[in-house]
Amino acid sequence: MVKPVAVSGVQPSGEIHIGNYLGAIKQFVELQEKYQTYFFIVDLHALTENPDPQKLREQTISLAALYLACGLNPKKTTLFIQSHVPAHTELGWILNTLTPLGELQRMTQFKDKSEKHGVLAGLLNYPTLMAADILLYRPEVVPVGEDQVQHLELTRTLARKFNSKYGKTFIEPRALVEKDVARVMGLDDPTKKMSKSAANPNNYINISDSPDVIRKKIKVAVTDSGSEIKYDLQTKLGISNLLSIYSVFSGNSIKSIEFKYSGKNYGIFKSDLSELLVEKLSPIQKKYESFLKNKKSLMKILDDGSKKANKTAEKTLKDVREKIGLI
Ligand code: AQP
Repeated sequence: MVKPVAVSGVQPSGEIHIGNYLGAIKQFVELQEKYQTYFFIVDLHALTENPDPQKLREQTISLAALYLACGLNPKKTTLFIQSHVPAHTELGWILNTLTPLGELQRMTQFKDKSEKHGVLAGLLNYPTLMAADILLYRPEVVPVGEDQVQHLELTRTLARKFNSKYGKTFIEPRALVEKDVARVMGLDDPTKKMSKSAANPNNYINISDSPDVIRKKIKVAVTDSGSEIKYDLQTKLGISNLLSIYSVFSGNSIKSIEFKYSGKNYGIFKSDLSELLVEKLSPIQKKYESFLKNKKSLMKILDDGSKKANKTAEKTLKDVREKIGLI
């Protein structure tokens, strides 16, 4: 039986944090069992923030090592670097020609990021390139965090538009959002999502953070007035965020954690959460270090992945070129 396809990617725009892990990478690892999966490192998207070239190279390699350390298996998953598959940019351009400017200008991520980086055309066109990344592989599902759902809606709209203008070509993919951890919030400000590019390092826990750094960041994580360990998104955003993180990493329900900590104070809960994170992240960190040491085999995995991805992507692109009248 042919397996359905799942596609997604992460930007090498900084250290990967537990939001990226829970919202995206953890799901990728689960999906590779039932889906034919294409997961990649979206280096072209990272350019929208004008990164330092050497840093971009290092972060690209380190994200590949991290994907593998988290459990992506190159025998099951096609793992590659976005810029190694030129079809992404070509289809991205073609989709731009179908996209009204207003659709791009109303994107929340564009509005947020253009405040930080200025209004760059690349940032505006980010969602059309993302639509190309996805549609080339004709996936049924795209595992993402909640912040990317708006971009996925645009992807669906563009697929529909293309299909109705030129004939059935693309599948309209659906977002696969893990509800419990759809949006891990910043530890320093639980009203905003945890983000790699946050100015304050206490905003996030990186997968590679040492035990001491994890303990320190959880200790200073913003909590709320009061002392009860209770999930309540109206009055206890900070503690609710920490409870969600505890719940997914421990596999226990929020209710059972509330029960365990009833009558106990924030300090005890935070200290246990730190130890849980140290315990769960340290095996990933060990594997990550060993993948990073073996760069040759890492590059071989990425090369094999891009060969496979190019084959699939070129097939879709050939169909697109013919339909739109390119010779
Ligand atoms: N806080 C989050 N909670 C849950 N999921 C999240 N994701 C990102 N932040 C959270 C999911 O991680 C995947 C990869 O994200 P990305 O690197 O492509 O870009 P992003 O969404 O812009 O992530 P960041 O960390 O906020 O990076 P910067 O600061 O560089 O923009 C996506 O599936 C995303 O939903």
